[in-house]
Amino acid sequence: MTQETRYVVGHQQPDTDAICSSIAYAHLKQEQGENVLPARCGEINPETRFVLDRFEVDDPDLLEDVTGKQIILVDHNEYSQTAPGMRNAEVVEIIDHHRVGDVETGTPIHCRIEPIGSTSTLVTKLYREHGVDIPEHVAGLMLSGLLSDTVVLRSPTTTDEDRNIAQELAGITGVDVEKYGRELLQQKSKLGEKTPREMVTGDFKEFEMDGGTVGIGQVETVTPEQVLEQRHAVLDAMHEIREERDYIFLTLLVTDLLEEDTEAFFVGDRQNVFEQALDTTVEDEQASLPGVMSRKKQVVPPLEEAMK
Ligand SMILES: [Mn+2]
Repeated sequence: MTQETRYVVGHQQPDTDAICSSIAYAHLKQEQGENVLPARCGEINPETRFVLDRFEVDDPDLLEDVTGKQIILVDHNEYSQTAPGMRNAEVVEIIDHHRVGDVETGTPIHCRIEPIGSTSTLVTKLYREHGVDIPEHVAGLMLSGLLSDTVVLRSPTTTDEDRNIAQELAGITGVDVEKYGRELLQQKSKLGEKTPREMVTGDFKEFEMDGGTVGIGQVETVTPEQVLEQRHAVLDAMHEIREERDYIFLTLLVTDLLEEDTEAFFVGDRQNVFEQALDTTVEDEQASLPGVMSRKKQVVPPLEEAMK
């Protein structure tokens, strides 16, 4: 009997780590003789497009709905961030580097979650643990996921393991970490033709907190002025989105990757809680967050704590 196809899927609005770790992990499983394919549940962003072209790798197939399918989750483990139909899919494995979320399974599964810089780092470790050689193009993909998520090893989420594995993957790929990393940052910053609404929702996550849902978007860029100059249009879009989705509040983190600082737009209620949690002051719906680069590590935990 042939094994049913399993799909490796990252989160919605996939970033480079989500796409690259799904391709890399599917390849590892295939090398182990399993019937596993990479997939995605959203459009490829410009940075990831650059990476796939660079290493000449095909796009993973788009899954519109995963109902009834066997799924390996990478780079997320929360229903609010996942593909449509996931509550009616069979999650058979989780590989992630985020907090433990709310995905439930009917039977025990393999689950690997570590507090490291990227899912790609974790997938690299799995290649090592299983003694499977990493092909050059897969090394390139995993290096890209790692450098994208850690902002070229600058984010506070970066660990020594990430630094070591980045060097190792760069060696296999034959690129220089800093030089290739800067190329990636340039791609990440290409806002191109994005509308203000797309700037807000491009990299966006919802969090269930005491009292309701909070929306947190992030733009990581080397040219933050491109967003800040359009503050009125961006704030209008944020008010619209908040009304449609009934958030307690909505914030957009505009993160300057070179200065390692963030300017946040804020709309909604509980402004005092936001200010207190992040030790800042909101003036005209905008606040400075010096030294803040990571939504996951520096923004979500204090907000959750303060909302209690
Ligand atoms: Mn990631």
